[in-house]
Amino acid sequence: QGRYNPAEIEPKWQQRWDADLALYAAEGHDSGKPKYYCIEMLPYPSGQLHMGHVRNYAIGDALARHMWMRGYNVLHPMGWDAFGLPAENAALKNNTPPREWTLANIAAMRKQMQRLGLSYDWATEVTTCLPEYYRWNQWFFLKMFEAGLAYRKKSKVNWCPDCQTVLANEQVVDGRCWRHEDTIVEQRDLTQWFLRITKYSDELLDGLDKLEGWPEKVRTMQRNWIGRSEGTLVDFAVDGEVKAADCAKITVFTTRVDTIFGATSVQLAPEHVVAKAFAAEDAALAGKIEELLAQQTLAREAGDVGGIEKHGVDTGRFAINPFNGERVPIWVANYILADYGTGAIMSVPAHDERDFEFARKYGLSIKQVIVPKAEAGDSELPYTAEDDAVLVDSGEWTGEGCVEAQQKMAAFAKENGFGTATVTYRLKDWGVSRQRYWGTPIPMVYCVNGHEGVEPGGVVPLPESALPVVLPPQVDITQQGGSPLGRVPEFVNTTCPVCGGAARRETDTMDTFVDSSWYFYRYTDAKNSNAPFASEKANYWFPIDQYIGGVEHAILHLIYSRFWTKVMRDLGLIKNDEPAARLFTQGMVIKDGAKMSKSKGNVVSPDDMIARYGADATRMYALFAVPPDKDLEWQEDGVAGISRFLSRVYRLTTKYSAVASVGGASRGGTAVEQKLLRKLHQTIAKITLDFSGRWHFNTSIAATMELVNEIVASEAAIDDGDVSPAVVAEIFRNLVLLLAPFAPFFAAELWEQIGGEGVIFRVPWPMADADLLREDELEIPVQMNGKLLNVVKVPVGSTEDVVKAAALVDAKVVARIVGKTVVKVIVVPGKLVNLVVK
Ligand code: ANZ
Ligand code: ZN
Repeated sequence: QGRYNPAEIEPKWQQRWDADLALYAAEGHDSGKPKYYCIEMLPYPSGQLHMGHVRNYAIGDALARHMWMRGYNVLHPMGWDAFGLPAENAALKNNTPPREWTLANIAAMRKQMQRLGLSYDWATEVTTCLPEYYRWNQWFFLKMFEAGLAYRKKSKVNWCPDCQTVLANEQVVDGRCWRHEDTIVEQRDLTQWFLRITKYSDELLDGLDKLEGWPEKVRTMQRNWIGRSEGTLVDFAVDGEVKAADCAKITVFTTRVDTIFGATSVQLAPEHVVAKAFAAEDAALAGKIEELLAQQTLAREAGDVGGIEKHGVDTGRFAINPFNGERVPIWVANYILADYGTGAIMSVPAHDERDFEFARKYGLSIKQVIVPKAEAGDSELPYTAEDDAVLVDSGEWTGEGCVEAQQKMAAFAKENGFGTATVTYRLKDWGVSRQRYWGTPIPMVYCVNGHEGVEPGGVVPLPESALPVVLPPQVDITQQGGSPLGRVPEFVNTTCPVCGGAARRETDTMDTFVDSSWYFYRYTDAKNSNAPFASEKANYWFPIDQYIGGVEHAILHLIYSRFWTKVMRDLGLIKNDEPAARLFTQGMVIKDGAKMSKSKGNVVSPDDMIARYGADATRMYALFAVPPDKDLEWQEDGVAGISRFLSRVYRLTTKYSAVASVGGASRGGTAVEQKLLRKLHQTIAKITLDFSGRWHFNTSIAATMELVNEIVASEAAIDDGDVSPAVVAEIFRNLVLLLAPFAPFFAAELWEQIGGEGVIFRVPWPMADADLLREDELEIPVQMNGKLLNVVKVPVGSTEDVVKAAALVDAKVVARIVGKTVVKVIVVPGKLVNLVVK
């Protein structure tokens, strides 16, 4: 009889697994087995796994092992999202080049993963910061440029004057730089590269309806992010003369053209061309608009128009409502987004909350034009309903219902040449230029003197043969100011691939979300040096059967990778429209009620847990404590509890290992045997079900604990010879198989000890025997007037009278009906007893 010692077992098996490259290798697409592609989101190589990773990977690993045991050809890969700013920060802090820092971290984390016993096929490992990988980012960029999907334009960006670089929105914290708490982030106009994701807006939106294997909350977040909105464009002529071009009219975007007779002003974003034109003619106004621009720019950019204090300036100018010829004042206001719709609105205070608030603050007039259909005229303002509401004081549309009026009025605007129905999206093209070192170089040059068709300084794409454009290894990133690559003359100065004259390379690098947009395709053919991957391999493995990761990636990563998939499909590389058929977002790991973080000092290190309790207990606890979609409060007691459970199983299994390995043919008929077998097969059925649904592994593990309790309760009987060797063998063999997805080292060790043949993770998953599942007692709920009183047990197949009697003698039931009259007893055979009581 052995004592469970994970410190001995785990390294022993790890060594064997590390040496056996075929163990977790996926088979080719000609394997003949059904395929299963299971991926956990790849980590950023920060240097250390945290508990959130452990949980994420434990879920995927259990699933992958289960599917292997179910006979699938499984691809279960891992990689590294290895570009990004932290490597540059670490380089500044520790004086280590980003590449060295990153590769050392990857080595350390790969070791941790192996120590955890995760079943990755390391032959397919993908590291995004290596030229073997990022050259394909460049290749895709060229393909997109050719297809008109990559283009340059001037745009507004967050700029930190201390870092001298563009910041992503997530790197702006309360309007300040994440690295310089005292530095206010500025908005700058920079020429940037964009990817035309908006070409796919409708497809990205409509596709969500079909992604039934994705959590509804993720689909909702993506729908809101895409933000499709049907409305009308209406031109308001500017009254009087404006010198600047394109300023004779203001086009507004409205979803409620039916309220247009209630428009009492036109509101412009401070960046709007007409606002700029008025400012050019009026210095005082220019100053006020400047102030608006400085205020809360970021809050507006982030789309948070509801929360901020609204400010505005009257321009003193007027616009003409084309529906009724009314002159309304033109204002400039901070709650109008420059890059949504047309950056201009008609303000209808009577029917829009924001306009109402603004009108009250500045004393603008409020004119009601919509009333409830039922009791016309009696509604509180702002009155925002459109269903069951009708127009008043709206010329020829008076009396129409809102929804019909919207269509008719849009058509009227179109006929008369001052508007049209339209669709607007919140989704913007994806700005991918970063003024950073540690990213993929953009494969474009600027021909200094120009050549035919290209003006001096014009863009020239590199030919495919020039790829990869390798990131120079030695770059001084300590200096501030613009893109670090711009300070490396050997990199910058090159020749034009078309005319051979002098050219300068693009010195910005790509957003790291590019790397993660298609990495999972590369896993299917990670060593390919002629193409990003072979189509037939990707077509075999895709779509991903199960993608598992944090909900923080619900929007950006998952929208960008859906976009990339559609682009690759249109390039003819793949056949699938969506990358992942099913998505699972696991909950966070928290400690003392808060997300684990260094600043809170509540980090539990996986290494510590492994040293104390072993990898199996650590992983199993991560699965056991709560369902995987819920937040997990880390409690060391719980890990210790799992470790005790494993010790118990270890003691029992090794105690009976000799019997278990011999086994025997006959299944006994003694009562203990029946009881044990029933419990075993119920457990098999339960866990199998948990694996095919929402993976409530917490209940799977609880079920194995119950099974083990039953074994312990029968220990004396087994020792007395009341359980045949065949049954002992069946129990332990299956118990070990059931634990294999959750505690792989442990299961492999015990499998060997009970004489199991071959690699346990390839042994067919146990099947529940339906005959053995059946209970000989049934639990019947007893109700009084439909309310549950108690549950009573009766033998299976009991007659109606027996069930009725059992219900009426039950102590709890008796206590509740005493002194009352039982008018009727209804028995639904095998299901329920209901007492009708007066
Ligand atoms: C007049 C109106 C009357 C509006 C009314 C609403 C209700 P969604 O649904 O989000 O697309 N809007 C348009 N462009 C804007 C911008 N750049 N910044 C801020 N607000 C803008 O919202 C469309 C509505 O938001 C538009 O319809 C417009 O206000 C406002 F009773 O026009 B509405
Ligand atoms: Zn040239």
